[in-house]
Amino acid sequence: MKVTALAAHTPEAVRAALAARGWESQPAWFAATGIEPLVVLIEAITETEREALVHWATKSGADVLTGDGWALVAGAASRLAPLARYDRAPAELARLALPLGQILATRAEPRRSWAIRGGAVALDKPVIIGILNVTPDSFSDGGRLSSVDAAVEHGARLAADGARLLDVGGESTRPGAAPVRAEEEIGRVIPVIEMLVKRGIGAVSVDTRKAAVARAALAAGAAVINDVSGLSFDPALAPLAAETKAGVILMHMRGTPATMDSLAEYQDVAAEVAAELAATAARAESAGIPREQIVLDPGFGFAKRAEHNFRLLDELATIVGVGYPVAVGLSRKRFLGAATGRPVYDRDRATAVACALAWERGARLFRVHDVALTREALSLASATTSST
Ligand code: PMM
Repeated sequence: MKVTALAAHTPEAVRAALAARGWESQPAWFAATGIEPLVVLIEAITETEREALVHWATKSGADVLTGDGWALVAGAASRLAPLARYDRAPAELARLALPLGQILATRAEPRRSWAIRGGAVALDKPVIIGILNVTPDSFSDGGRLSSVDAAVEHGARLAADGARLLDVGGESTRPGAAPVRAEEEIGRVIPVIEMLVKRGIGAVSVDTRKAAVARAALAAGAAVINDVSGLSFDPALAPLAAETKAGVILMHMRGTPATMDSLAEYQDVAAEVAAELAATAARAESAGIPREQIVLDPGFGFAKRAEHNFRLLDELATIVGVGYPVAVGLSRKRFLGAATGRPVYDRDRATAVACALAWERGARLFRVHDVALTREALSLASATTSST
């Protein structure tokens, strides 16, 4: 007899072990995700539901930890799967079937592509979004890219280094930053977007909270709207994205850049951010933006203190579990400095490492300043996962 403990932090080890023993790749992947351990936190439940869950868990061999109004249920995904079926689950647990079914479906079959205006972005390999800030006061590259030519040259460099999208922003969102009027933002970003598009340098996303800016950017050829307010700043943004078929990145924050630091209060940051992002995505869909166009972003550094950012990075799979592709903006952020002691201009190595960790936890899009370095880190990280 020979006994080996397999690495179960992703389904890869089980998939590979089955493939090595003759299984076809698809069934091996489904079996591997099926036996992968899953822990679900179920909140706002009634006493009847809680009792039914404890009873079901005892009978079916799943683990359960519960308290007033909540339960943590743990077991292999395949063991929890009956709870997602109306015909198999106890009648008292009918409310659980839909949300649990969605979680199981996304884990077994994550989305492989993101629909953006005029095309699609494949998500089976890391997608790098190059940052092109054209603001006089961006927190990390402030003011360097003040002329249109310099910005376009920099964009060309980022694209050559491997950026799939160039994210052009004309309003600083650092804590306490003063708002910029739409006309001024348009004056900053549109000439750059026009020239990038004219010269065929990559697909363009516009980093804006304002529908007027997004409309002008889309007219100039942008394909994506990156909204750090998660549709909460300008009610006209969602209908615009729906009408123009633009891809959207909806980021989590609380308040505005002027007020967000005082709103960084969480009991359980990943679960709370996941719930708030799920509500944002639901609002987007009810405004007519198809699911295929939506990417979510936990908003590192926005209404979060360093300890919140570390928890979120570790628990990124909770955000991925909401069921949409996940983008992360980790580049040069303050919490990386808190861990490494490095100043803002010397955080690209920490950024690259953080992106590799985020990939392993399920993030697929990475918004960064140093595309070449991040690409190297992500090439290595993604080489360890199959593309099944
Ligand atoms: N961070 C900044 C700006 N825009 N957009 C998304 N989607 N996610 C982010 O984390 C994010 C963003 C602030 O950083 P910068 O000033 O270096 O651009």
